[in-house]
Amino acid sequence: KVPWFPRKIQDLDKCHHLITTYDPSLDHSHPGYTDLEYRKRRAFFADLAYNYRAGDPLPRIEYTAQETATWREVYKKLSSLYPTHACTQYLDAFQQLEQYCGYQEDNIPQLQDVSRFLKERTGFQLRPVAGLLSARDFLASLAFRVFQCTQYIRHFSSPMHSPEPDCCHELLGHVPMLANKEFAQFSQDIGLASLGSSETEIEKLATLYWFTVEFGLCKQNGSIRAYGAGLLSSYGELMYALSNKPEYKPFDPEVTAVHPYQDQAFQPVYFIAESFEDAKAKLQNYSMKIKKPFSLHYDPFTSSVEIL
Ligand code: H2B
Ligand code: FE
Repeated sequence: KVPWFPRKIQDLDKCHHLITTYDPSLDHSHPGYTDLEYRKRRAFFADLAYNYRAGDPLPRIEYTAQETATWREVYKKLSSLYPTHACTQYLDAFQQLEQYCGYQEDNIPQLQDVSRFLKERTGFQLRPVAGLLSARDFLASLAFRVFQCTQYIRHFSSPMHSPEPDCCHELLGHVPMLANKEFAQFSQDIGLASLGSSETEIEKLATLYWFTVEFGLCKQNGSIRAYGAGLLSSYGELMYALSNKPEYKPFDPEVTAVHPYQDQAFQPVYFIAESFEDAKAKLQNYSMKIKKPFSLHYDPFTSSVEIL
């Protein structure tokens, strides 16, 4: 039996199943667990996300001085590393985001502005989400070029690390790469492969996503650079990943998809892509082998999938 999956972009309103393991009101080791003010603020963001419907404008947020100060600290540290550690596709987009979308150390960019920017570049758009989503729901959104994006910021007591995704991770890690055409196609392809797939296949696609979109490295003019969002939003791991201390393996979907991964510490191994072209071709080849009783075609005119 084929699990339910969204057929059109409006169906993403039903793709909102959260994984609450790292939630600040439930996880005792969350840096905001004992801060009732912070938990209240998070409930406000959760409400915005739950009440959002496909097609609505993304809510504009008045961030507090404390939230902006956290952003500033993260932004300053990370942006000092990008010129030497991030891939050129990232650097190009980051420069444009600074120019057009309010990326500055004293300003947390508004998702509505960022979403409009991405839509113009690659057709990707953002929708707000309350926290860590299930892999199935998260990947399904990518099939429609929708990125489910958290809007809250990490707790001020821990600016360099967050147990969950937050807007620093999304805006500094994911967004610049989604402005790149090849990368956008790669992301959508993982999403399309996930639609109607079994739990086992979803697990493998989530692992592929982990070692590429989150922690991927790529070759660039004879050196190695980062394109993964988990790296580009973590000062410590970004330095570590390019330090020659971890193990490096070539990106190969069959191998990468079943490699165990770490979400509580730095990765012991990173996978290196030859190029986005190459990674995309290899992923398409991998996806074709996933057994499904139908084939799918994405129609960009109606933002829906046709079942063939
Ligand atoms: N949810 C949210 N909100 N952001 C993510 O980046 C994310 C997610 N990544 N759920 C997913 C899971 C990823 O780790 C894979 C697909 O499991
Ligand atoms: Fe992420």
